[in-house]
Amino acid sequence: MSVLLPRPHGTHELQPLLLQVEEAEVELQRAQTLTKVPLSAREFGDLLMLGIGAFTPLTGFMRRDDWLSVCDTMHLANGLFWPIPITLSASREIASVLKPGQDIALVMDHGNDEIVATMKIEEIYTIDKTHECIEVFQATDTDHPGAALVMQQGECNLAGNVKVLSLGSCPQRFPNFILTPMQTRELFTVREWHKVAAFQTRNPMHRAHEHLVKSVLEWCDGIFIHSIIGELKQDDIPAEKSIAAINILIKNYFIKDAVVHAGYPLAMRYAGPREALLHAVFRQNYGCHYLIVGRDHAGIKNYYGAYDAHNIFDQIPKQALQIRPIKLAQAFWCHRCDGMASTHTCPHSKDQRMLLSGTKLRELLRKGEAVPDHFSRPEVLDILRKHYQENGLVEK
Ligand code: ADX
Repeated sequence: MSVLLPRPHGTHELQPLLLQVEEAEVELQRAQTLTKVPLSAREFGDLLMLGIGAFTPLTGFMRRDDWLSVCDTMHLANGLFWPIPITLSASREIASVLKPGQDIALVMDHGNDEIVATMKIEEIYTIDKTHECIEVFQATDTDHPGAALVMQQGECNLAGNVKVLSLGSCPQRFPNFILTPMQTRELFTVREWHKVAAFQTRNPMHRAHEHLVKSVLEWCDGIFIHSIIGELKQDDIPAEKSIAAINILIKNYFIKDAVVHAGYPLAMRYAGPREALLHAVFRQNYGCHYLIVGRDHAGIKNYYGAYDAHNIFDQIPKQALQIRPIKLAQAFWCHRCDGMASTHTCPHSKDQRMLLSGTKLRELLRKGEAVPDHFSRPEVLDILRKHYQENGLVEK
């Protein structure tokens, strides 16, 4: 039976915007004379997603009508489902010397001024930032890292189609780890995975994460563990460490051929339910039939209800996506069950359950204190402890 993967979002063909090497060299020459516009880490992450085809069928940064329609209705102006604005901002100062029709070079803000893309400006516009934050994050305070980025970005947005010239330092930082949707589709097909589920993560995987993935592996052919490698909030575990921890977990506790582990270059927005939908859109592009959505998916602090990211999938039109969510309840170790369980399966009281938040775990690591048994595999904790020690993060 041939493998049938969901089609790319809103189209039949993936649309990667990264130019082939020779074409990119010619474009890079031309770009040297263009006005340079810096990209924030979030914008750079979005550009790379456009480059590798993960944001198919977008062709660049959004115009105002798309921005507003996405904020208000989670659809582009042309009616295609899209849950989070993908926009490029610029200060008034920079925008004042630009005009529609002009070609610009996009450079990395924090990097070495490397030109990573060119863009033909289609529109320069301003937005109501508060409106975007309320619609997307349900928050406008700068304690919310995603809302803070919007509130602090430049006053103008620049829209237009992009040509991506390079993935910056990502291929060096994460050699052979960023797979494109074309590559994963090929992999899933070669492995004859008729049912593939994606597992989103920004963390090293602990026992709860492992439990979710293995529960799904009971009836799926394969799992695509997809680690974010773009910018995270400062106190998150760095992507390199999470990836190392996941790799050792896979090596010691998974059937190797049932898992593909790769990275994607997006910056985390912490937009909870809306981000879960974006996660679904691009995992569909990667060829996945399902996306695992657990407790407080892509959430932060108490901004979202534990299952808001489950419920939002019931609030969008049925035909909006081909990929389907696998909604899983809170998982934990239960002393009475003597194993991993969830609120769906465990009848015991809370005092039997070992619940540990990421924040609490980081606190224990910082203080050099013991992490309760069964929270995490020892190999994973070894990597995290070493990271805290080597980077002077353990309080004396
Ligand atoms: S996230 O920001 O990428 O969502 P994390 O890497 O912790 O954070 O979560 C990855 C996935 O596991 C998400 O779908 C999340 O909802 C789920 N998850 C994390 N911890 C638990 C848990 N204890 N119980 C159920 N689901 C969980």
